[in-house]
Amino acid sequence: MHQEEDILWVGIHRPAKRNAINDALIQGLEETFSQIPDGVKCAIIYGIGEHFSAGLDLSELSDRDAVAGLHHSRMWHKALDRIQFGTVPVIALLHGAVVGGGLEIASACHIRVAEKSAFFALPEGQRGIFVGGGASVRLPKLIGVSRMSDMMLTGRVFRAEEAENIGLVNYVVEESQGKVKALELAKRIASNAGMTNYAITQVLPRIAESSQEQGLITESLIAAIAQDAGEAKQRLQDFLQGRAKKVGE
Ligand code: 1HE
Repeated sequence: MHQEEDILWVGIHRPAKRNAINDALIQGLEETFSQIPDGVKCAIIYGIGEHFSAGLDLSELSDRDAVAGLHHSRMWHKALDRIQFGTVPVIALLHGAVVGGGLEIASACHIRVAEKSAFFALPEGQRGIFVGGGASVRLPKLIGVSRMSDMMLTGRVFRAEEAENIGLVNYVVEESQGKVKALELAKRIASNAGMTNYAITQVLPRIAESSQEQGLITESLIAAIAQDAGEAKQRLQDFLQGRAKKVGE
């Protein structure tokens, strides 16, 4: 983990095991995203080595009974909840294997950038298990129940460009260009008003799961709070007086 101005880089570092996620690693992610240092405005999660992550460390699975399995899955939920609903927007920078629990981590992030080597799969079906890190809730929102079922039933693997076409990733870049792209996006995100980023990461997903009536009133409330912030007033003045960037600049 290292901080570069207001951006926090969080590396998954277990390359000899293809960044398979053991208990220590998932707890480490929870701790990191529970204590984002002051001044950080965006985080980037990436994998060190040839892959983003080979998913759950299968060597830890064999001696777990049902109760331990339940608590283990809930531990993943807690950690990934900290990523999705922590204090900063999070970008997943993906390459190589993004499978099983690795894809679950990527799904909890707000933006996904994939290098061309990235491939996406849910081998749980072949391993005789089921997803336990939140994929059954988060992935259908990105790609639909039908595509997720296909991945699990048939072992289908999506390459980076296919993943972009089905809405699983937001950006595909050439090999080794992921860090440049992720940093460029992180800087843009960090330059937004804090209250707007809060509304996007904390409120938008809740509105999307609400009924129309509840969603609309929540939208009005958060819009009212965001526009009231001093920073919003300043940004509007900057635009009106020709000091702000135009759309697309
Ligand atoms: C592992 C794991 C792992 C590698 N747990 N040890 N995930 C999977 O079913 C994916 C399983 N892994 C693979 O299919 C391949 O390893 C990869 C395609 C990701 C990479 O292949 P490759 O050729 O680069 O590496 P490798 O030779 O297969 O693996 C290198 C070492 O990492 C080897 O150990 P070694 O001691 O023999 O050197 C592998 O055993 C080890 N390794 N992946 C443990 N996953 C919250 S629930 C989520 C449920 C899931 O995530 S299920 C999906 C699990």
